Amino acid sequence: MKLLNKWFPTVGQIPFDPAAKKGSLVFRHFNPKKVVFGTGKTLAELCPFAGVAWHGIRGDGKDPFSGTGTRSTPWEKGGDAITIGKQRCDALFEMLQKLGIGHYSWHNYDLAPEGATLEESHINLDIISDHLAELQEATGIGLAWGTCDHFSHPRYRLGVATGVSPEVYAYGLAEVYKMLEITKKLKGRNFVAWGGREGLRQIMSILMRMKFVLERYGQFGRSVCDYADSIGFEGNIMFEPKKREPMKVQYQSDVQTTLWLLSQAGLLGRKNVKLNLEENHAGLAGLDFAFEVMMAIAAGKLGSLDANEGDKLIGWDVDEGSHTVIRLVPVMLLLLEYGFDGNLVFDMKLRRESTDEKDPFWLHVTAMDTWAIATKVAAQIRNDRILDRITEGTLYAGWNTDFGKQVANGINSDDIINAAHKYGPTIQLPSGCEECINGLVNEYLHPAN
Ligand code: XUL
Ligand code: CO
Repeated sequence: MKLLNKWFPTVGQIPFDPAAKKGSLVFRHFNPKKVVFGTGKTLAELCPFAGVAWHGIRGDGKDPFSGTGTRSTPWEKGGDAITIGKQRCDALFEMLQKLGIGHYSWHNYDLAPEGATLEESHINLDIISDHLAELQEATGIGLAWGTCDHFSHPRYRLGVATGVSPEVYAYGLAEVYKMLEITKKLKGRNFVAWGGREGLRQIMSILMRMKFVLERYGQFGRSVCDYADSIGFEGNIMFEPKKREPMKVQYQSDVQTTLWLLSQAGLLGRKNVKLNLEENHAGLAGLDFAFEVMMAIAAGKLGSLDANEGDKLIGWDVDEGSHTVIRLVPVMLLLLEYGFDGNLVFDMKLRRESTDEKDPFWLHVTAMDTWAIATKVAAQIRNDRILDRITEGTLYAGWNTDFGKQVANGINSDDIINAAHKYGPTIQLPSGCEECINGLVNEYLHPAN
């Protein structure tokens, strides 16, 4: 395997070294080879991490209040647009290799320069994807998913599928077709359709057109899926909910809204139509990440996860690195219980304040350790079946009685009415155990010495 070492000369391969002195840039929890108790799987298998081109390499420290970046990105200099595109790829793969991350994700123009014509853009994508294929071959790092940037260019300011212009609709869809081909060529596992600016603007400009607009949403989605089928792309097409930003309300607001949109579009029944969920997006919708993951699993539609976290004190999509274990424990419990075939894609960026060459490594190491701790804690909780004992043994025990089984199996209205008379208005209930569950989770997070 070729070891890359050009763009981050001050950082070496990050070791797993829990005994290293405090403050060292090492993994203390993410030991990829460790078999997690009770699961029969390694941490690397349970945490299929992926890094991203846009924040990871193109992110330069801008936030919504700044025009100029703060981070040094030397790969953005020293040649023509194609040379710079290749340098971006090299820097991305070097960073991932040094972190031991096995996959990556990208938008078409994160790495390839956009051309003056569609044809030129396609040629650039061909050249850059050839280079990516070589890097994949040399390092063993694979593509988690590809997608299109349908939010940066001014032509997309009024939306694409749900926008005002059939020309923009066609241009955007042609870009998706090309990026599907590129994703297939790079053996990408999946394809993402977030949608960028598909959402509510000035309500007066949209309200008389709402039905038409949502029909275009469905038509566009069907065309994407049909094209994927026609070229033999076998991965999932994953729609990504996000309640707001950049639009006031994005049509794909949260899991349940997106499922409804997909069902209206006739897409819900397609096996390879799935959802890509993101921690920060759940927060923008006022929801827990675990709730979103749970609803997607319940619908059989969990595809993959974008790993990051939001900040309740900041109103926008901050895409911070994962660092709060307790937020991820219920998510990991769900993934362990129901299985997970996607990736944990680090859609997270450096803070504007962080300018050191080592900072992107701190960002990823912290996030990977956070997921690793959450995985070990969740596996322990699951292995002890402690939540089942509370939820099955106590909370939901009524459903194990003869009457409980009779109701759950379907009961006619006469029997319901008779039972209601029989049991009367004062019914014994168990405790909801809320505080007990909080304490219990703390026991697992911080075992007493
Ligand atoms: C936007 C977002 C995107 C998608 C891919 O908030 O999360 O990065 O994941 O376009
Ligand atoms: Co995302």
